[in-house]
Amino acid sequence: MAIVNRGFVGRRDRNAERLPPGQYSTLDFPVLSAEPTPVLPLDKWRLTIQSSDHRAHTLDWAQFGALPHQDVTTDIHCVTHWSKFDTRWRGVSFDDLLATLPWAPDTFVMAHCYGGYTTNIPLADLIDGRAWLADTFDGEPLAPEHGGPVRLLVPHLYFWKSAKWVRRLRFMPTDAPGFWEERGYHTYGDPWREQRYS
Ligand SMILES: Nc1nc2c(c(=O)[nH]1)N[C@H]1C(S)=C(S)[C@@H](COP(=O)(O)O)O[C@H]1N2
Ligand SMILES: [Mo]
Repeated sequence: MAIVNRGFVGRRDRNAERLPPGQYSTLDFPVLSAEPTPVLPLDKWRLTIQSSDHRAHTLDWAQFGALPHQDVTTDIHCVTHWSKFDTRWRGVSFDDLLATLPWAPDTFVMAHCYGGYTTNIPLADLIDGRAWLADTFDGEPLAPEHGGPVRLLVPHLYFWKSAKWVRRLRFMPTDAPGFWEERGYHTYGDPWREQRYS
């Protein structure tokens, strides 16, 4: 008869509860990029936020750095089945970014990246402390291969929504597919409902 060590089972079960269906947990930090890592000198870097009627608000590196920054520890889940627990980031919350806008945001966002990658996210998933523009990982400036200088971090959706090298956040009145969404990935991408493909 098996002897069950309650303490061990308890710990394992707590981690199992953090793993969405079909995922395994890894300590590695795989790099997944559809394009080569772009070279982005900080003095050339810009982040533009664009309204659905084409008004634009652009921040340079100093202006981005002056926005309030938060520390975030979170689990991330890639559609290729790896999850990584307790990743440590620092960045500007989408809420704080929105507060700088001179106009009201629209219902959907298309993130456009240096290099051409795009991904679509409903505004509702970016607000209320659920999304950040991250410039730091594990206490270090975000490495270029992981999206530095700045990437989107939307940890409650599959990690393809966390656009690396983000350059433009374009508001839209209706949903539209981004790079992977056009190629068969789910338009929303909730790991807990296993919304991998459409
Ligand atoms: N610009 C850009 N952002 C991207 C991607 C990409 O190919 N290009 N890949 C996405 C996918 S599929 C994943 S899983 C994560 C991978 O991030 P990482 O390389 O830091 O692990 O970035 C997402 N953001
Ligand atoms: Mo991914």
